[in-house]
Amino acid sequence: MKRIVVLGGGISGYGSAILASSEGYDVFLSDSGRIADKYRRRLEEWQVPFEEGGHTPELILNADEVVKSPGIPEKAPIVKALREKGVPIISEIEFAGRYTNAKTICITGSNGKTTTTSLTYKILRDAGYNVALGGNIGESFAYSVATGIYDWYVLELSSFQLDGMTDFRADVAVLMNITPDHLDRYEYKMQNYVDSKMRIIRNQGPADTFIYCGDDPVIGAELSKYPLPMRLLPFTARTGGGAAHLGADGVMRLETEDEAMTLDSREMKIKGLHNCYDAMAAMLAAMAAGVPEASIERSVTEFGGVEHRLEPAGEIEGVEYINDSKATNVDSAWYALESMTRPVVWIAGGTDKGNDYAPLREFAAQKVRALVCMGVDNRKLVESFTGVVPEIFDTSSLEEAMAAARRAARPGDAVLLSPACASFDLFRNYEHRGERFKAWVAEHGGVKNEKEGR
Ligand code: UMA
Repeated sequence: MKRIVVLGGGISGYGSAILASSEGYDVFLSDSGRIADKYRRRLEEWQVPFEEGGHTPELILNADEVVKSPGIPEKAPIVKALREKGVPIISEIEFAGRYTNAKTICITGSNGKTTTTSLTYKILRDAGYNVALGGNIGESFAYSVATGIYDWYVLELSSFQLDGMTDFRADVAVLMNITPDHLDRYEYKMQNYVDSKMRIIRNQGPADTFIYCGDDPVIGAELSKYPLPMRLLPFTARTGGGAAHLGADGVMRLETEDEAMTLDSREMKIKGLHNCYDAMAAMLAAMAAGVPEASIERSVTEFGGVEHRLEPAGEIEGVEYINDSKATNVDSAWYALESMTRPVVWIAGGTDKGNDYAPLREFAAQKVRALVCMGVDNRKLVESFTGVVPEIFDTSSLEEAMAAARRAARPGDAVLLSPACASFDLFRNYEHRGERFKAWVAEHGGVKNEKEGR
């Protein structure tokens, strides 16, 4: 019997192990740390043997194939040992894709993935499709394949998940943009990260669709390197043309060979250029899946956005607090600042991933009244914005940062948490950071306002 070893016992790993077990393989799961109780219980229920607290080479190197969790880097000693021995290492997406005939809409990009994935899923679900959401969001793809039967999957894929993909093919691939992120995992070489993102179109043929941002210069430069047998549906705002285009009048015009529609972006609850890109990508994906125009329009105008992404957290003394904790890189913070129409007290900082803050300076000079740096080491941020924003505060906890922001803000301002950095110095993850921000606003009398007043 084929032996499958799963590395990592987080959400990806336990899903893969359960799928391998349900497909009748000899499965073993190994985690270098502690497996969370909820996952351990599931493994026990499915009688999957596992170890935690270390990777035992004798139990792993005898695998026929290894499914590696996306967070485990290539430089991990056990991964190196497997590579040396020539044991095939695949991703959870590659593995799960073998056991479903469902159609897949796969969404990647440095930014906008979660909003686009959530919106695409909503459009298909509202239209009555038998669809599951997965990948980097919600349950893992592997777990859904093991436990349900669906006609469609809408999957958010990170570069880490794309790395271990060889034969998997997306029926509809969506690439939002490529801007520097996770360079620490790609030998600090942008091209390695770009190559990883471009794997989204791997194996696509004439029956498939590729939706991408036609304004993105990095994607534009990459396209000439690939044969492109699939249907191409670019979306644009800054350049002309495309299968979807946001005009200067704020209207999005979409056209494929089967369908055409228009939607005024002012009718959407979600605001700003980045949200128009996300909406156009989701609408094109839904059109490719055959969802009728009227249904798409209804779902898009109803959609209220995702948690931790420009999420209104409440108003205190005339100041609007906005939780954009999901902005873990510079480009994401750029879009947040771009969408601000009020003077901003900007809370930024955290674990720097080799950031260059220069692209943020122009908006910072125009819109930011005060910058509150929140992190263990704020030197780079302080240096980058000294002389650009009138006031800078150096803080090292959420409480300190919020107190400084409150003092700096005046009625009519927005306090924006849009860190441009990962969260691992002071918080468990970006969700934890966003929850703490929202809890502080609620504890200080924050009143939720349906109307977004940015
Ligand atoms: N581990 C080992 N050996 C190692 C290192 C880690 O066994 O050498 C173990 C850890 O002890 C831990 C497990 O591996 O128990 C964690 O694996 P993981 O980091 O892959 O995390 P999962 O919980 O399995 O979640 C992963 C994705 N995480 C990452 O890519 C870091 C989730 O994306 C994804 O939702 C999930 O698989 C399901 O597919 C999260 C994420 O932060 C949301 N993604 C990054 C992002 O969005 O920027 C890429």
